[in-house]
Amino acid sequence: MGKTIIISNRLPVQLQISNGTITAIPSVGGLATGMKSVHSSGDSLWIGWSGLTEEDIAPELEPKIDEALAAHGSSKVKLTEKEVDGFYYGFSNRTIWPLFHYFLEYSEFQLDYWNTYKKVNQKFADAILAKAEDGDTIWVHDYQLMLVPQMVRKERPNVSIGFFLHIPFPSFEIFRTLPWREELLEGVLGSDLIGFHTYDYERHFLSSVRRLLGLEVSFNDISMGDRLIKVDSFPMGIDYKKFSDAAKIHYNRAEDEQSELQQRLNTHKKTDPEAKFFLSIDRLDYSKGIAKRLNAFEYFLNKYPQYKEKVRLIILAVPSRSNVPQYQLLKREIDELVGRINGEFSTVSWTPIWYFYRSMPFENLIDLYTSSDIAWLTPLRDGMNLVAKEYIATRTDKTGVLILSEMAGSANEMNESLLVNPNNFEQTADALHEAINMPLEEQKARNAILQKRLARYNVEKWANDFMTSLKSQKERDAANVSR
Ligand code: GDG
Repeated sequence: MGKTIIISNRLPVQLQISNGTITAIPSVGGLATGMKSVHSSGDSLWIGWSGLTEEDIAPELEPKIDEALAAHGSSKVKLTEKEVDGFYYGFSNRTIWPLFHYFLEYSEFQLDYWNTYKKVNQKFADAILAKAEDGDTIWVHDYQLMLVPQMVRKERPNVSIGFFLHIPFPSFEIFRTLPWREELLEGVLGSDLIGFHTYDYERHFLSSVRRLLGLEVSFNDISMGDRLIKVDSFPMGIDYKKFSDAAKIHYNRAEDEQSELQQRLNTHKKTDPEAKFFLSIDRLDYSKGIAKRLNAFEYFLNKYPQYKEKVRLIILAVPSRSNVPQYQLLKREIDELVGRINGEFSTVSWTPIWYFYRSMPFENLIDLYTSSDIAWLTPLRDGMNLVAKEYIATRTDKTGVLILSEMAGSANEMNESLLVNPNNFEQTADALHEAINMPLEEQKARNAILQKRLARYNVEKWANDFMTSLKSQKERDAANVSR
């Protein structure tokens, strides 16, 4: 059996350099966790960018960095600052990201971004080619690396290649506006298996393949020359046990062991048992609908004034891509909205919105999940939205209500939540009212079903299902060719 190569824009480790000493710290993100079973079993290698540009790394440190990464089964792709600008901040985050999230007006079609994207994708492909041998399995992740499968296929036809897109694939009418649409599709089609979070994204992709490339599509198979390519949906799960275990520890902590945040949240609950916490957690990204959510909160307070001084909206907005102008504008808009709404509604004893613009340690994230009566997650578009799943996993006593956007991929698997259209303030305000008044028995019944589903289809199962499907697809394709 050949080895497995995982490839993503960022490596699953973070490098720390201090006084000439290099430490590689494993990341705790969903992808890194989910891939653990794939990455740690047998012969495997993870290739990606370390997060440091070539300008950041003194040449004498290079061997030490490589050694530190190798200890974690990782190998780096070297990128210059200019390449990161054009490839990551440029084509990935100013062209593909807005377009695939239906923000057509934000999408920039610049030839130099595209050229850098191609060049950097080739660098990633070359890094794979330097290691890959016939019979190996390669799993390429996400929208930053859509050209890599074809680049590798061209040189190594006898490897298995899987590609997974973590963001939505848009409808044909949106995708067709991209000047380099055929090249992007052909890039992905170098794979044997192409995975999406939902059936809808899968259908959108197949429709674009049929209409733009004229390829034959039968159910979820694409015929390309003598190759058969499979397209399927694999909804990503979470590390369920990690979240439910952390929540159990949280609930059992003695007061003097609690974080300051947990203590403050508890104090508020004790002083007013009827008070409700609404929780909103996202990267600060226009696709997440934070500004709309704030407007909807204002609408709610006006429609249901009986909840003034009773409810609090906790917003955790995690800084993201802050050197892209749209993100800077959004930050300003959110700052202003929070200021205006708090200014309008606050009383001496009540501030309606608690706003945190930062990333919090995992323990505090758990404090927020476990202390919030209602999670209010209403992206305008979201590939999946793992926060919704994490919130449910932490509700070990099964109480709590999830208000979730229909536009999140996770809505497909979370029908027992209150699903809303984030653009419909009337419906959203009514959902908040319903959530506040939902009987405990009903909360528990809904969450019991959700928890069972999330515990079963966890992130490890997601990764294993993808790998199993890739293996059987390669066998099917080989049988097809020899026929
Ligand atoms: C992309 C797609 C898709 C958040 N704040 C903090 C923190 N987080 C963690 C959460 C969660 C993760 O970040 C966010 O995941 P999401 O899925 O919600 O969103 P994206 O970052 O946009 O991810 C998305 C995902 O890829 C996977 O395919 O679901 O649709 O856009 O795990 O817990 N973690 C810590 N502190 C924070 O302040 N420690």
